[in-house]
Amino acid sequence: MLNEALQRNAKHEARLSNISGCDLSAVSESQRFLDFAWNDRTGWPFTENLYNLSMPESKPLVAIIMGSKSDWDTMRNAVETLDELGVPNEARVLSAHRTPDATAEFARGAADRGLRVIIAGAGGAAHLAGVIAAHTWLPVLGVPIQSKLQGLDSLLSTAQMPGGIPVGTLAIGEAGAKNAALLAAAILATSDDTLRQTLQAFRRKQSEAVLSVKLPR
Ligand code: RP5
Repeated sequence: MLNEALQRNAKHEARLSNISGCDLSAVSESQRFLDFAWNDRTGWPFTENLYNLSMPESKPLVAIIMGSKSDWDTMRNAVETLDELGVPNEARVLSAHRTPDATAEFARGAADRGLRVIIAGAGGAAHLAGVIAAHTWLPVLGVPIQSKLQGLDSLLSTAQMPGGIPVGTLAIGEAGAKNAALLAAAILATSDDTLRQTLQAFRRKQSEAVLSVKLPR
């Protein structure tokens, strides 16, 4: 059991080092012992142990921004997919129209806070992704929310950016939110071998599920 727990911790640390570029060997042996004892005693997951809480690797790498709380049912698909892949993320509501200053402030500070990809979902006259992209060099992925016009208005206003400020636009609705997360993970995976393997495993599992489908006849 001890061995198993130590192996889990080593695996977790390797993954954190990979994501953050941090050398976790800098964490003192006594801190590791404390963490191990704490985890062993409480059964907490290793992601919540003491030194992880104070280390930069737990910082979100992807932000999921949505124009309204009413977008959550769609955008939760992005959050859930990133969670499934183990990609640290944060989600919040910001509106290009209703909170323009806060939106710009978020976008300007995003890279310095350690974020590496921003996913922005909005509906109707959907300027959110474009406005965020205007204030940051980070890749911005737009998700058009299904709207009163079936999301066509959202799609066009997110995708049709004039040359110079790109927004990588995904499909309308839930599929777009899920794919935005997968694309964000793929961008991060270009410099994270562990995440690349996780993504490849996700694809394999998906293929197996399709191939094992039994039709009702
Ligand atoms: C957009 O307006 C939001 O992204 C949302 O999709 C749409 C409607 O917002 P609510 O009126 O539901 O807040 O800004």
